[in-house]
Amino acid sequence: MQGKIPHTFNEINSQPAVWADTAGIITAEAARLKAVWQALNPDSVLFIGCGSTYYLSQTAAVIFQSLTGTPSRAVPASELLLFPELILNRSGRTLLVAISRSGTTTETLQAVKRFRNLGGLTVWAITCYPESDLAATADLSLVAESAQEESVAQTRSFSSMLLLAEGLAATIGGKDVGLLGQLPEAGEALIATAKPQMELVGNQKEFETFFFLGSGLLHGVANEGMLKMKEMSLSHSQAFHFLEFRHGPVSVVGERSMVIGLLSPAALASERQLLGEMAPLGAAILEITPGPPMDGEVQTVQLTTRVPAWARPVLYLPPLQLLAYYRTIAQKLNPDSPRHLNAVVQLDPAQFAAQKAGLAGTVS
Ligand code: F1P
Repeated sequence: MQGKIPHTFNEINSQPAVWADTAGIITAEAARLKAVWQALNPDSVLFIGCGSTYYLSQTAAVIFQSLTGTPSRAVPASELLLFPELILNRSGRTLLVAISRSGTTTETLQAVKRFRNLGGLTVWAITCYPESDLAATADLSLVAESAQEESVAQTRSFSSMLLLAEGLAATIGGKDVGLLGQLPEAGEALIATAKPQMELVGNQKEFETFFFLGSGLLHGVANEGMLKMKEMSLSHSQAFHFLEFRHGPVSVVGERSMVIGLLSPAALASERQLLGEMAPLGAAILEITPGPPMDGEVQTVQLTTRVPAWARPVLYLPPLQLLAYYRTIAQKLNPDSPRHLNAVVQLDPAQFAAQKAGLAGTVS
């Protein structure tokens, strides 16, 4: 590693420039997206993905429903593939949005196939590869081509595909998608301030467990922070909805824990109260917040409130990625090549054909 800057670091730092490019895609496509949506008139939207892109789907679904009023949910692609009868409604008017950096993950492709075989209405894709199998099979694709990556763990691809999902929701929901253009400048300033802070925290080797708390629009982002920490730095990490943390997980908090709170403006008071309860248990606290800093011994990463709330989830990502990155470097691990992990999980599709035959029944 000596002397060579890891791809992951370059990919984290290049996000603002890539976001500028990606925001332009939404602005250019807005009129077409709106027209296609209106012609389609779906009664619900289902977002799918695997790993990072499943977590991205979680946040995308919440934003989509909040801006458009159309019921939306997220499931892992494998759940749609293996248990479609537990997930799809009977109207046949669900729009499937499949998210995959590579566009070649077997479970995602097979889930799309299964959805179509069951008479699914339409499939849209969010990916980084215009020539991928997913883009080829989708009825409409949003492609963050400049967000493609060398490293295995998703960083700029995740934030850029999330930006596309935010833009999609804002377009259909009648918001000003031009506001996405504020993200690059905000991201630039954020990365500059968060870097030394996260380097400091990442170097504190005494921590053994990292808890990522996020609710509402931010639960999927908290899950992604947890996954980055796990796959890059091989550290024990878990994610929870904020107030769920008191209902059991708090039992394992101690002096070797770090609790990372992704604060939502709408729930600031109750989320802060919970974070405040962690200090007497010995935990260190890091807050990423659009509000003023908390009292007490807390590391604060401050986010701008100029970016609208529906676009802001993207901004929570760079500090989380930097935290995982610096922890990885401190552990003398290579952030570009997580242990036991490939950039894409490719399986033999035949195994799913066999499973389908065996699972013809329902829960009854
Ligand atoms: C999904 C994914 C990644 C994970 C790993 C394996 O890939 O599970 O989230 O970090 O690299 O693949 P994709 O379908 O988004 O390409």
